[in-house]
Amino acid sequence: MIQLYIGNKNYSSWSMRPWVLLKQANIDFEEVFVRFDSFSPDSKFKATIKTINPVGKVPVLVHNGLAVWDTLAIAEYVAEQFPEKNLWPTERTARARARSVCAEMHSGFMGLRSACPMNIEAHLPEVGGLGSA
Ligand SMILES: N[C@@H](CCC(=O)N[C@@H](CS)C(=O)NCC(=O)O)C(=O)O
Repeated sequence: MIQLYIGNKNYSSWSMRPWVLLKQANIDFEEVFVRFDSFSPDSKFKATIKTINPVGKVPVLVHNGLAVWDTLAIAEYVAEQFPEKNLWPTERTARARARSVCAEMHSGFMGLRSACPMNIEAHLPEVGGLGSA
């Protein structure tokens, strides 16, 4: 059984990514929620996650005792484990293109990320958001 250690999906787009991938691909997994109290070295979050991932970050996928961290590495691992899901395009040039786009999204857009941190539950009528009632 796959376990996915993640933080708050409302704020952590990193956590959301492999969660969406696994859900979308219909792959069975156990979601293990690790609360963000703080990211300081003496936080409960760090103490918990460092028992799984030496880097001390979520998301982390654990499968048969192997811990895989970093969203792209997790996606690649899942794609290899479940080839029948065709997570990457089968055609070589389309696959290269898809990987380029994912890598760009993964490591780029720093300005956008800083200016627009994720908050799915935000209520922002002043910018046209519907929010929740
Ligand atoms: N490159 C990593 C980034 C993961 C990441 O930054 N996760 C944040 C959660 S939003 C984290 O755990 N931060 C803890 C810290 O920075 O100490 C990935 O793709 O998974």
